Amino acid sequence: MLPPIVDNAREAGEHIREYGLALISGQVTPSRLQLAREATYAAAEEDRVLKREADRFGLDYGEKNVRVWNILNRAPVFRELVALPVVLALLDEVIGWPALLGNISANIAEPGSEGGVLHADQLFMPKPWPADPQGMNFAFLLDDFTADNGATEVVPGSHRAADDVDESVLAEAAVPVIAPAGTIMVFESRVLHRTGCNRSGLPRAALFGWYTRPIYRTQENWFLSLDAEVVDNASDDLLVLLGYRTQGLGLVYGRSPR
Ligand SMILES: O=C(O)CCC(=O)C(=O)O
Repeated sequence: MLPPIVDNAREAGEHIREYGLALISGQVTPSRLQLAREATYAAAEEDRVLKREADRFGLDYGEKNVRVWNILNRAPVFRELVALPVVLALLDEVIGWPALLGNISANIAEPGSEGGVLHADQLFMPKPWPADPQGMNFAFLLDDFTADNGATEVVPGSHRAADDVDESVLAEAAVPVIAPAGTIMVFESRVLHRTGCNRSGLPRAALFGWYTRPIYRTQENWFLSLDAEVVDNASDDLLVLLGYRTQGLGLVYGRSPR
């Protein structure tokens, strides 16, 4: 069963503990949603025109799952979304602060998309896994997620599954997250999930922001891929999330780079 949609970090934190995930409304303003949606589809089109091809992402089936990488460079609204107060509050509660933003990319499931592979995001970790989650995924829904447009499917409660569980059995409990655009779907890194199949006639877009405890390597190499202007104008919290403001690890001559 999915948790009900809530509008605050306190209840969302309780749902993450119980279900492994939470659905949050009212935190992305309509203007930010519109900006982010337009910028995402524009970036996908730019990548297509420039033939900016990434390696195929191993967790997606087929060509109709379009990933838009390095989304932080594309428009200021993305830098705002990744450091929303509700995001920072839940990071602090679930994986602790400071945390790192490992990546934020968009995934557009186009009509005919065959979905993705069921997985947990901390799959890079050998088992047995530690008792607590090592990361969190914040998905910002840019389109309504419906029963037939490729809504992300999740297995509620799978964060508590035993290390040696048969995932094909758990897969039978996968449910689509049906929720309106503007919802934030946040799940901790042990929750099994996958992109659904898009049998509708319209694309379905969402941003997936992957955050980890600060001891893990980021998926995107921010130091090589971010435009200087993004770093120069980053808020203090964003500098921490990107590893430019740091303690103990990632230093330059023994000091935090910024
Ligand atoms: O596109 C989706 O619905 C899910 C994407 C996903 O599984 C991921 O980025 O880890």
